[in-house]
Amino acid sequence: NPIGLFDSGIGGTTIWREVHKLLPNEDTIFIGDQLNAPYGIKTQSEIIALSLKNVECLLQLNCKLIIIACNTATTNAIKEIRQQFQVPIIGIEPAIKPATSLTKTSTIGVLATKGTITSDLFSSKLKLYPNVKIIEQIGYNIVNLIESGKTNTPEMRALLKEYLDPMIAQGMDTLVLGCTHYPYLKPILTELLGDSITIIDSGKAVAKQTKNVLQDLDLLNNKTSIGKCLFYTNTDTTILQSFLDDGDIAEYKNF
Ligand code: DGN
Repeated sequence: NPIGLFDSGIGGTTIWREVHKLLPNEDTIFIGDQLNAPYGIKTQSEIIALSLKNVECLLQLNCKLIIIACNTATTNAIKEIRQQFQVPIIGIEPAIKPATSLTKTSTIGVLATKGTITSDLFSSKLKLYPNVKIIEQIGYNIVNLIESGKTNTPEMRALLKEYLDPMIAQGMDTLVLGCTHYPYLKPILTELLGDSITIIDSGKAVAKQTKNVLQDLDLLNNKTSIGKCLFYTNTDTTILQSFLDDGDIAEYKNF
């Protein structure tokens, strides 16, 4: 059976890529709820309802494990998802812990959606690191721009500069990308941040955890061929398609 992943848009494809790299023989199904994107500005109860709907869709497609490839959905809804469904659930959260061990200036930055930054789960994690200064920045409008095909544009660059300059001025030497859309911004981020600021995201850690959980539950696929990978969106397929690799195909599905 396939591994299922969902995001509120195309961002979760960054997680899919890491999972597919580590577990190439696994079948995967990615669903991007672009119709309801962005989740980042919705209320917690809206995020919970949409997340449950997405998991239901993946279970109907016989997924053996679900990856919530969205920080906003994880930090707001993972508890309810786990309560509702028996299948193993893996979430994604901003990689604060690795950042706190990497930083030399004891100052890290976190860029994430409003939904993630204002969640109880996220604020409880911050309290674990009283000796590190953690600068939180809500990435207003970043997901919108990415979802409308404006990832590598002067508009995006200007917006990111506005968010990052004050963080740099406060001595940040490590930036945590707390949203699965943001790895697509790495070219601009690297240009704005220079070599002295490290950028971290959680993709590889999620892939590793997925492998461990499947191993522990004896659910790993023992095929030797490359897994079949499906990509669904509930809107026009153009944007999702533009974020896929050669040979992968975005399809429409009503969910
Ligand atoms: N990709 C989602 C995340 O990781 O939080 C955010 C997308 C959104 O709906 N704002």
